[in-house]
Amino acid sequence: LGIAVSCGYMGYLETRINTPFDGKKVVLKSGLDIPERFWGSYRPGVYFGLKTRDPASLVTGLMWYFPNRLKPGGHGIRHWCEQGDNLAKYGWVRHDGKNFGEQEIIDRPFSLNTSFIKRLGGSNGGEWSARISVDYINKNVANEAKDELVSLIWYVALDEETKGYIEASYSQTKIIGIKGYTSTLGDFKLKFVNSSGVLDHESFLSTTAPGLHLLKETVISSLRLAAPQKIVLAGELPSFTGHDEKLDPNFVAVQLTGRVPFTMDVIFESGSFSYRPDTLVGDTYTKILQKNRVQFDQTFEKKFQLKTKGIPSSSKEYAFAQAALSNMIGGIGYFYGASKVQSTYIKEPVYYWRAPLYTAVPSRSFFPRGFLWDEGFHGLLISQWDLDIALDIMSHWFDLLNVEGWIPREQILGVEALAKVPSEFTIQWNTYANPPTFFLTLESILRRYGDKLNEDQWATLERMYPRLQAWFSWFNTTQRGEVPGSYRWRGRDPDTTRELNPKTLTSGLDDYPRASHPTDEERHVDLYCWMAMAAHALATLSDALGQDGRKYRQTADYLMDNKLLDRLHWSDFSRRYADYGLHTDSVRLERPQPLPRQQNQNMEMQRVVFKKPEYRLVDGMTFGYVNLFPFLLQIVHPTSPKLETILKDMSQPSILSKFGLRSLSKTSPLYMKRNTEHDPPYWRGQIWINMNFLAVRALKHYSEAEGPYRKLAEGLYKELRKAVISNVFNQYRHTGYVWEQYNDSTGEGSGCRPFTGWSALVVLLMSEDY
Ligand code: 6A9
Repeated sequence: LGIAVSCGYMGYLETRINTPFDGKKVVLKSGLDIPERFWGSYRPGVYFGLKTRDPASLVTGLMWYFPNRLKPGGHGIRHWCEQGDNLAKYGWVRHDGKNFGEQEIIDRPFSLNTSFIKRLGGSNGGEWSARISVDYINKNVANEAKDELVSLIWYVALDEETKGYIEASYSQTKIIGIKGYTSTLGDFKLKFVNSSGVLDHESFLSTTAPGLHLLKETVISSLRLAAPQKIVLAGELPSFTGHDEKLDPNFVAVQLTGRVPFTMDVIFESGSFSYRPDTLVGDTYTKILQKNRVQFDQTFEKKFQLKTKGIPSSSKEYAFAQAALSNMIGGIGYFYGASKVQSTYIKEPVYYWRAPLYTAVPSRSFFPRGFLWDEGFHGLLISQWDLDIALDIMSHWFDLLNVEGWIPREQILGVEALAKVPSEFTIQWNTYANPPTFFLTLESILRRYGDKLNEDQWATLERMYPRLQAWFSWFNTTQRGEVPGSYRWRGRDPDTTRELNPKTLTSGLDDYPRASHPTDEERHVDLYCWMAMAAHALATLSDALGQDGRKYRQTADYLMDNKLLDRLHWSDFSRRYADYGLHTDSVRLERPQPLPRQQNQNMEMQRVVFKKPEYRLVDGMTFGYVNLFPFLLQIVHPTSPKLETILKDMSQPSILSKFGLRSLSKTSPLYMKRNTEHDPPYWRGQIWINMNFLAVRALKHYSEAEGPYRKLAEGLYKELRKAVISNVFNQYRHTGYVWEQYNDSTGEGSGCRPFTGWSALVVLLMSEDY
């Protein structure tokens, strides 16, 4: 009977992982219903491209190359943001998430400026124009250069799901443009104008691409040499099915090749406009772009008041802050697809339901897709810029909640996103968490806007509420520890022999050292603090919505009670908060000695354990972000002597560098140690801006809260805030980018770039408004 029952139960669980949460969707309106956010630069993974917030959107974008510099195999054609392109810089300098955006790109020795503006009206989501201006980076280069050509390719492509057609329109002598129809856009056309500079030649391509992820390959295979030095697109290049039937084109591109300096305007016009005062091209374009810039500058100053507060030391620093914000906003994408998910009850992964996701991304080059805990941090900045955008993003994420109360951590939706991830990394497990940072966003929204929220915004929070409850309770049950009141991240591998310390990807802090031997008995202090913060935020929201939040208040009180925290996580030995688990510090990676006559001489390094692990707090010499969590999330009481200990520890040069707080102090046994021979240190010393943001925010809090350590906190606050701002800014000046993390001894950017996810929170550090 037992077996029969559990089989039935398993069948039931199997269908649960990809069953949506049962309740009203949070997103009520999207697509054409929100015309001002219909078109946008929602393809953060390309240097420049526009699409709509429609699941099967028309997709348009830019590729460029310099014909005299093009290498065999099409090397030198720019399309997707690739670190390998080695561009000296690219990124939005202004972007408001609604009306326009403007980007600067340095592709030595050239500079490109790309921008777009929009016009609302008609019945199919309005119109837009885009401009691409190419010049030399400076006069010297321009004087040396001889007749450099640039080829700008603008394309239009249909997603597999898009119903409609596209075609090139041309006469014998001239390309007129592209026209087409989709069920959402109705009739539309695109025109191309060289609004300044000398056009050398133009060409087009109309063909059937095998998929949206292969557009550049399709272009490369269609390039032709029309005459010496004259590279053109092939024109009509029909594809056929196996049965010789001609396929409709799904990819149409127009190439204008001109002498640098050269400017191309792309004009998208909707057939649904019965009247337009003028065409968004040439001077009209310039004027409207300028109006948008002025508007942006005013709004930026109004929101963050950097000038009023006298904060930026130079106009360069001010422009940097604007760029950081703009890249967060300009990095917002619109994705559609289904994740591959796996439950422990089933052998094979299954697909989640197909769904849209409107979200910012951590990095346009390396991971142009949504990440759960990153997005909560993004929300802190986005909600200050545009609350509706921030709420809409959260609404989309919470519509991805399944009936279990789980949201997948990494969102790899659609063919373009999938093409960036090796398939073994695409599966999301429904037992795995990621910090519930959306509660940070929520708390910040309620604190900042409180009774200024409008009716629609309250209604959104109301629809979100049952999902927030389910999400919270998913954490509270599935991530519970063995000892009451404790929590444990799932997903650590107890059997690995290669890792110096088995990773905890779910915590977001990947290789940050935890108990050396994962077991069910361990407990994680960072997760404990996330849960306390989450319960508190949910209780606050319950009150604000007039809901009964007593049980969240009770949980919050229970967890915030420092006696429980101390009992579970305080080490009298090291005088620090710490994880608990089966642990020894005596581990090392060693290359196994091959046995005599053994063929394989080069065996992979293995972990060797020198001392038997014991159940204890992971306190030894390890000190870093995890130990600071009760402070970072403001759980430790302002009058607690432990706060004093933490503040003093934190100001030691072994953890506080000139550039910010190290993830791991220099005195920690695993400081800057590789986790396997292929896995370089990641959260083992490097400076991360999300955690530094939390630290600065907490210092501000403790410098203002009643208690004996205010002065101590205030001093550190000033020091840390300044250190982080100036380093991120200096690195931006020197390298052209905001980075994923920063080197703790030189301050240099490391990891990937551009990374204008949570590293852009530096704007809030500048405005001192957390
Ligand atoms: C996987 C496989 C060649 C790692 O910013 C996103 C996340 C953070 O949430 C997390 O805290 N980043 C941090 O530790 C980047 C994750 C990138 C995953 C890439 C692709 C390898 O492809």
